[in-house]
Amino acid sequence: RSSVALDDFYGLEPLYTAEERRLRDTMRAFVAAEILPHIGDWWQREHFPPHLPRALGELGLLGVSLPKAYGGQGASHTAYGLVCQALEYGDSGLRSFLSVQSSLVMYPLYKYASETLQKRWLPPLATGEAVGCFALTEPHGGSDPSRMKVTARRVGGEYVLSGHKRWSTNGLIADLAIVWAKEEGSDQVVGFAVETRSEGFEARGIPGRASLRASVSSEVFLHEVRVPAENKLAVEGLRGPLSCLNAARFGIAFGALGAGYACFDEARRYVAERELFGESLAHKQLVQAGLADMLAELTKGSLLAYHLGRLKEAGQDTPARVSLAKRDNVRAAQRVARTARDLLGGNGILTEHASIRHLLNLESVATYEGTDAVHTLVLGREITGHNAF
Ligand code: TGC
Repeated sequence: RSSVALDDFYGLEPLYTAEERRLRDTMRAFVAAEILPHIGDWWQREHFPPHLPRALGELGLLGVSLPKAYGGQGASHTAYGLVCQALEYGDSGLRSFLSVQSSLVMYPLYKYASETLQKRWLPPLATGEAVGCFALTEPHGGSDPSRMKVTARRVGGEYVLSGHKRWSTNGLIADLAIVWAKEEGSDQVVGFAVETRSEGFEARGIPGRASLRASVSSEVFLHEVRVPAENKLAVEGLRGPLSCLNAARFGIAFGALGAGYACFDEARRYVAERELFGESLAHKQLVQAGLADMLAELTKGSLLAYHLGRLKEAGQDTPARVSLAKRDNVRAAQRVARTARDLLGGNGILTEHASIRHLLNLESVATYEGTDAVHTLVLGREITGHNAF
């Protein structure tokens, strides 16, 4: 057997900086000790571990790519991606918490909020003492946020927010919500930092999910919530929320591979031990074909993610480039998880094994932050110049 590491088949390791490796390894050690022994049970019970935000904050793993003065580590975008991947090795729902906190809450505060808001919120969000959520999608659908119905009406020195948002990760446990609304009068999309203890702010869980069960998926009701005008973010139009989604999608392009690698590792262990027709499954040609496909998917996805990271650090992460990586790396992870589930046979449907959990989680990962279809059409528009949404 070759001595080449199967989790780094094309030798990317020397291309990462010492800091990128340090942050990734910190997350890997945390996931091995604190997540893997419990996640099957948490997922079954629809339980999000309440200590997770502070634990990750103490390790300096929230908002890592933001400058140090803004609560981050001043680390590279690649470091952020690797942190997402290491956490998603544990569970996509837990990685969703980190994506929302880092890319959808800390990032817009860093990019678009007043200094006062930044000073108030970025430090506790970085330590995990505060949790944030992002309220963009509405019950009528998520793919066309330009048709959102939530409104923001200016009344003196305040805005009054009204309407209903859905699929906000962390909503029920959040202290701060980044809420996107249409401003009455201008009809522009605008964003607000909204304290969730504000009168009229209500969050509810979304029970009955067969996916991301360890994540706090929520609905958000805005019953005439009054927000100081200073809490309005300094960005207008869809560019605001889409720039945040772009940052989160980047993390998912890395993150989904973590779920894939977890399934690959599980399948390799299983086929080495499980016997069929008098020998281990690892001897079987079809099993080896499945493993070869998994290795190829993960290796290609890792190369894509690595290069996207370096493009982002050079300021060349166009939305279409991010769309390609988000779409194709999630597809890769889905194929890997499905193959792993299959190789585990009947046992593969048990949640004591990770593959079925990852497979079901990835159904959401393929849908949120831009569906597979939306990213396909972003690429179609890039190729043809025609908008086919
Ligand atoms: P268009 O009207 O042409 O452009 C609007 C403005 O946005 C800019 N832009 C982007 N900026 C940054 N990143 C991107 N990916 C961007 N895409 C577009 C664009 O340059 C323009 O700027 P400006 O300054 O010229 O006004 O809009 P479009 O035609 O490009 O977009 C259409 C479409 C369908 C691609 C877009 O609406 C889209 O991406 N839709 C999917 C939205 C989505 O991902 N929704 C699900 C979010 S996940 C969720 O809600 C749960 S929240 C997370 C959680 O809590 O788990």
